Amino acid sequence: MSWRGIIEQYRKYLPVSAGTPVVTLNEGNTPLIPSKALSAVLGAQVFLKYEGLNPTGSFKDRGMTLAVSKAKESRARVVICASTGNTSASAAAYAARAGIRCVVLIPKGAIALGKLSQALIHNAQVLALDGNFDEALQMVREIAGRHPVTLVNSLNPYRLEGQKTGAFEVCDQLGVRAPDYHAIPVGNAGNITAYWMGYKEYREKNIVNSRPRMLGFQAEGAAPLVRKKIVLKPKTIASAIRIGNPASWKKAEEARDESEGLIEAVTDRQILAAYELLAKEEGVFVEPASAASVAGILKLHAAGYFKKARRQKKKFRVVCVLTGHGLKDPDRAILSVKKPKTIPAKLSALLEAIEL
Ligand code: AN7
Repeated sequence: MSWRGIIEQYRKYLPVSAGTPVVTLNEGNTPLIPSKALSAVLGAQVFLKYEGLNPTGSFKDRGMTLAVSKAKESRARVVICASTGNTSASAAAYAARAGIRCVVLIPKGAIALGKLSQALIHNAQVLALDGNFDEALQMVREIAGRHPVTLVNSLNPYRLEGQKTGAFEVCDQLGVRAPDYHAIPVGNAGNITAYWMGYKEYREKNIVNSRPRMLGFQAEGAAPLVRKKIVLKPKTIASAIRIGNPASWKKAEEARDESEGLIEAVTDRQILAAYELLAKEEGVFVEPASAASVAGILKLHAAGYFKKARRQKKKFRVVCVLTGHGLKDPDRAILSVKKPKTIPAKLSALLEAIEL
């Protein structure tokens, strides 16, 4: 049977009933791609969970299908979110499908072009805030606490419930077993929390017999979990994770500690190197924030972190979540490469240019 989205696929693990109206774009079922280059470097089996292939181009769709379905079930008329871009794109699309009004608050000039175009074309009311994401989130939280609007940021528990299906899928795709390590970018810290929920649930229900260590990566200039304090002016080229005061701060620390993993920072330079490596050597185009997971495992490898794992188990398994598609941020791709050269319409010019 064809794939019908994460709610139908994992219904028995989710807080839905027969009466819940399922608002879906058939999200989930994203490929788990073996990475030749990274496997060779680490001496492991490295897989890329390409979440950029979700309907709106990011992992947010897993959470949004459930959050918007539950909003519809409770007859909500308006959903609202603050966003560094992907949440707004996903909320706008699922709200459009549900026939619910959508309001999004974004930091002015700080979200990638593709994401802005999505929120706008799906007819959300888009408001640009003269402030950063953390301020925007604070404002929508206050509004949602006092007015009849449903918050669809990851503070909404249905978002995390939906996103935990990412962990189920990884295990199912690995032949019903958990990886040894799970690498993931961390911004507002909802996704690391959700994946850990999913891995724990599959273990508790005895579907798998182990759990991975969670390896979270923040951008150096936006790394409150690493610095152990709020970053007032977060800075990084990875605009999706330009967040200084993550909503799921405590839960991310729990995921790190319970799994005996870590949360570290990677520099923008390391992020861009991983971004280009994925595009040039693997044929996988992601947005910069997503490359943080790959930058992170390369950094850990260079520091000898995986040595023990390699001794204990010849081919340990590492999964890197690639959270968003590269087309979300075309400006960054163009900045990273040489512009195409213009040639006259003559065969000789073409032959000369390609040096055959
Ligand atoms: C591509 O859209 O916060 O740690 O408002 O878009 O769960 O926040 C996006 C976050 C990683 C971080 N990769 O996930 C938003 C937003 C991409 C993202 C993250 C985001 P969380």
